[in-house]
Amino acid sequence: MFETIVALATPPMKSALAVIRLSGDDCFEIVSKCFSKDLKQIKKRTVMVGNILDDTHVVDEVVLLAYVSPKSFTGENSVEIMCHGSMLIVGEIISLLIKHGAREAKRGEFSQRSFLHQKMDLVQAESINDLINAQTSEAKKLSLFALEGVVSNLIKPLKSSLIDLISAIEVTIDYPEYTDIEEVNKEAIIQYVDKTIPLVKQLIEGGIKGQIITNGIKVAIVGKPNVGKSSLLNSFLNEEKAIVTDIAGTTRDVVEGEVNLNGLMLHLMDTAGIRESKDKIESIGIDKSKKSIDLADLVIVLLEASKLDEEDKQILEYTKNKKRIIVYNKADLGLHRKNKMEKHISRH
Ligand SMILES: Nc1nc2c(ncn2[C@@H]2O[C@H](COP(=O)(O)OP(=O)(O)OP(=O)(O)O)[C@@H](O)[C@H]2O)c(=O)[nH]1
Ligand SMILES: [Mg+2]
Repeated sequence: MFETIVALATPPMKSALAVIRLSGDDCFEIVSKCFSKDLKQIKKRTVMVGNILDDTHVVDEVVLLAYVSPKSFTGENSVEIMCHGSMLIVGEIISLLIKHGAREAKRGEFSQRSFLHQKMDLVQAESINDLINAQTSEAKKLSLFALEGVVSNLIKPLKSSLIDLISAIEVTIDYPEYTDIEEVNKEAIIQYVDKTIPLVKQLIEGGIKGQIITNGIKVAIVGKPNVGKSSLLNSFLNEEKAIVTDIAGTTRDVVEGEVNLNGLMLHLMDTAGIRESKDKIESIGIDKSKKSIDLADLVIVLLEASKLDEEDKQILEYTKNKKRIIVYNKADLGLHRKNKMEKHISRH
């Protein structure tokens, strides 16, 4: 028995229309108690126009879509009510449905029902969240692939052949007296495992690449004060997001911005210039810069092209184990010691 759950499917804000979803065994009975038409005899997917009623009082005129189990997202009887997008109306309709026996859905419960009724597997359930949160067309494409079952179809044959192998090993160990079962020997197992490991590795690598496309990458812009970090952030974002001055120590807090680089989302963090400082606020900012480096998937280390000093060397040392791009800035002020700098950097 699956209780009927109800939730607003669209954002909780004023809009032209809002969609309220219900799913569960008593879904049609509950809606019929407050709708001007009877849903109980519905045999197939139906669209209706009618009124939501609180006794005789009309709450709203709505369009209603009724899905008959199993042909619905959750696999259960489900209803989508398209009402006018006033939060007052939405609140009244949801309260009415709860009064008549529905209960408020928990986060992700519609997808959970869909999983429980085997309408989709866990990979597909996760991909719904990715699809909703996708910020680039590449991320959207990838989530749609997963939702369509492309990823699951890669995993399923591997999983089932591994289960077959484990079963065969267990039968061979537990019931050695069975003669009608093909015995698995060590060589066969090793051969199978050797064949499978590259496939699993390939899947994991694909998964990591997929994560990068889905979530984007965190990029910390670091360097000593006044080297041009905030200028670089602003130029990436094409807006004056961070304050730029010629005073060393301008940026105190981490300034964040996002940019879509050919389908890859970069989460940029402009940080406080790193140096020894007695200033309390600046020191906190510098600690935050170091935390940003630790958090980042990629670090852009900015150096002044004309000179390399002790502060730069310390930053190079601090970032030596991170994936990093070293950028020479202020090239217009001179590049004459670039070769010397490269020699030094190659030692880090
Ligand atoms: N000549 C020259 N000046 C630059 C360049 N890039 C930035 N600047 C100047 O350098 C100064 C410092 O720039 P910011 O972007 O504020 O430097 P920052 O690294 O964020 O500095 P802090 O926040 O203090 O750590 C400003 O006056 C910029 O206009 C460049 O390529 N060439
Ligand atoms: Mg700055």
